[in-house]
Amino acid sequence: MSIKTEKIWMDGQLVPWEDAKIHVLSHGLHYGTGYFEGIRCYELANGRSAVFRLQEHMQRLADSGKILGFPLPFSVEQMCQATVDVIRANKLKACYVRPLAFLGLGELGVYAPNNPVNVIIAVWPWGAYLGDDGIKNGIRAKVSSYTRHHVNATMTKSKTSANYVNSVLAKAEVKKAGYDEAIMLDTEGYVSEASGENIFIVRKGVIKTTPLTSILPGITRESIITLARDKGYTVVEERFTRDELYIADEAFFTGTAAELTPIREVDDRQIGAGRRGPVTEDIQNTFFDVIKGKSGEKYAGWLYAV
Ligand code: PPE
Repeated sequence: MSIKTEKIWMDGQLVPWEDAKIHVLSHGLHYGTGYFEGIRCYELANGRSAVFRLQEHMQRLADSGKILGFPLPFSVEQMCQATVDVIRANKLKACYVRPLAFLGLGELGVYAPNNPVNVIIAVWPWGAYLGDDGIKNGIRAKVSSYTRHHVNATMTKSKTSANYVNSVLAKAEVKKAGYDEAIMLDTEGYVSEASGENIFIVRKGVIKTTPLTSILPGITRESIITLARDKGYTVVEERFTRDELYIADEAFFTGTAAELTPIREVDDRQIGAGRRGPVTEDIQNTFFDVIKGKSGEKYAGWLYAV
């Protein structure tokens, strides 16, 4: 799928895709001083389009800027409106939405407090992140040799561009070894998250996910916890170890790009029956109904009309 479209929103204006350029001396390019979001716009069952939890994503973008100390120069409301504008300008029914804010051109050197914060929003069609087969039948994951960020190193609750070098290393390592996705352990050795997803396990009917310490506070994670509890499942946010993952009945990843992807194998050990488990399938079906606007009024507030 191509990332080439008609328009990109850049610092308040819609510009042609080929003109959305920056200077090579931009601060963000040198030091990874940017923060971003990944959001999905879905085509609903009624043929309209809606962005899933747009305000929550834009609030997290603003939070990232606050954590890093170079705040977002647009309000959450302006960012939501800009997202709608750029989706409409590109005439897309369903797409991935990528807002990015970064320190721009000015001074170089790590301390550049007067550089501008530039902001873009790009959109493009993006299918199943870990493959259509992965969504249905599950994927093969491997625990990476790279540790997830320490909570006092780069700030894990900010979706900082530089943080993703850790994901790039981990993902490349396991892909080269023939696996689909990398799971990382935290600095104390407990399961943290994957290169671009949060992780859940199911054992004896209880759903468990890692607490919000070293992980990105995933919006899909929070949505899945809410949906599962509303369906009557017990969901706990507790640390768990690598071997607890091995003996889980079911496991799955959540993320905007990955949506809800079952894990059928970890470190060459089959998880449960080695395919999408019944609890995973139940919650996945509920999630897909919600994002298509098929759940009535209950979760309608999660869908931001385009
Ligand atoms: N952890 C990480 C490290 C992460 O990157 C994501 C999203 C999540 C958890 C899940 O967060 P949420 O999308 O709010 O449920 N990863 C984004 C980027 C993936 C990429 O390759 O780029 C995404 O899914 O959009």
